[in-house]
Amino acid sequence: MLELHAATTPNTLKVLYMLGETQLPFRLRRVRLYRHEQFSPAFRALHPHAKVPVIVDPEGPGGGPHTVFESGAILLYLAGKTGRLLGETPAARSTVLQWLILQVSTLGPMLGQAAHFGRAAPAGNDYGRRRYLSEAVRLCETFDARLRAARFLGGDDFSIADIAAFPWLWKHPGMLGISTADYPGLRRWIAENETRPGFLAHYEDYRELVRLDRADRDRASEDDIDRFLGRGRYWRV
Ligand SMILES: N[C@@H](CCC(=O)N[C@@H](CS)C(=O)NCC(=O)O)C(=O)O
Repeated sequence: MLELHAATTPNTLKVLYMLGETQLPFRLRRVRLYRHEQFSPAFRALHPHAKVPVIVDPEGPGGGPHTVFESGAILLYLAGKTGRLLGETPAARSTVLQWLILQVSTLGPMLGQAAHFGRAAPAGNDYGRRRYLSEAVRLCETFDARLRAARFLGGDDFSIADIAAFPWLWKHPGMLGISTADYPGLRRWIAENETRPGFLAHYEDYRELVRLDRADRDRASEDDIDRFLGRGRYWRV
């Protein structure tokens, strides 16, 4: 059975969504980030950059175990394994990849940094806060325009581009204080995603992860939190 190494993050939620859509059986392995389990030698052997999510497929391409890190690479791997959600034609596939890559290269990192500067940075970081928030607003506008022009990011068909973008466009704009009221394309697409059986299939597993990770965070020391955020005595420069 596939193993998913997971923690509370939209990047893990993408993989749970994909596993729900493809109905692949899996076992969830929690990585306790506030306990720094991502830095253990066992986890580093799976992911050289020590981040979740990671999957291990016991029946990989050569018949033996195969490990995949980076959420975009995981979605592509599972799409390839099941022959689903990648686009039916070369043109559709190219469109899906463009939106997938915009998500992994830009949407996730910009919204992630906007959240970091909004919640974790000390006062006096207005430049960083406004920089990433402005990028987040611009991205919401771009994805909204696409979703007013097309039903799904890849065009007519639901794909891994939607799976990648949904966990970032679902709650994050609101958390950042960006109202989706002016984004009818986004709102329509969010309503469609949040009721898909494939999304709902493992959503309770994700809620349980959130509950457990919050309990870890509440018990974490200042130093644990600094280490998780890579700041304080963990600054590298
Ligand atoms: N580009 C990666 C991002 C993964 C990522 O940032 N994971 C975070 C979850 S919040 C993590 O593992 N953080 C722990 C750490 O940085 O030590 C992906 O899409 O999979």
